[in-house]
Amino acid sequence: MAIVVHHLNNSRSQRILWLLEELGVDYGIRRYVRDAVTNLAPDALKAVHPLGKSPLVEIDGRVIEESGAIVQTLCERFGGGKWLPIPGTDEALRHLELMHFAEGSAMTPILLQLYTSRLGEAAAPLTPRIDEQLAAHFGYMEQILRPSGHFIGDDWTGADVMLSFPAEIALMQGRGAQYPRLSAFVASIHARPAWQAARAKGGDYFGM
Ligand SMILES: N[C@@H](CCC(=O)N[C@@H](CS)C(=O)NCC(=O)O)C(=O)O
Repeated sequence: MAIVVHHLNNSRSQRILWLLEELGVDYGIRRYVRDAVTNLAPDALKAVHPLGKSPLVEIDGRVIEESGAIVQTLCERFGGGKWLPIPGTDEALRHLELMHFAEGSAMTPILLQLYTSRLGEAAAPLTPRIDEQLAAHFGYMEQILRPSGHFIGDDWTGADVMLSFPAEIALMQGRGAQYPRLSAFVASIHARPAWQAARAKGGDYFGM
């Protein structure tokens, strides 16, 4: 089986490398570097998928798009019964909710802030609502993070992988002291040998 990760520096794709290292799966990396001026992905990624965004993972030539679908697929195929709750349980439903929450909800105010920050004064009418939604989503993540240090149960799941990216962004925004559980969650990920191996292979990752 041949697995190739189409990996963009400083991106969500880093969590896919982390998961593959955790799963002990052989994979190759095809690297793409953001434009120094626009910060956008290079056009070469559009040869793999029309949107030209990362991550994309190819398994035996089938290109899988969307982080959530990639994480779910990798956990199902290579998790050996770990990394996902038992199907049909309430934990499995909770896991499904959080897998979608990560990209479908948590990333929305983060991206709105990223884009409106380029508008200068023109962003002023939007800023209070975006700030309130950032606090609501990070606060929710802080609240639901379990005493085990995981979002589901007592062990690592795909939902932890998905939520690692917005949690890291909360810390990059200087909110670590405000969200101590998210801080500890990110620290526990970054201490893992698999994360460090992925980090070494992935190239730039926001100076982490
Ligand atoms: N929901 C998608 C989002 C993909 C996405 O927006 N990726 C960003 C990297 S964090 C990207 O490729 N941006 C470069 C660009 O838009 O040019 C996923 O999770 O896979």
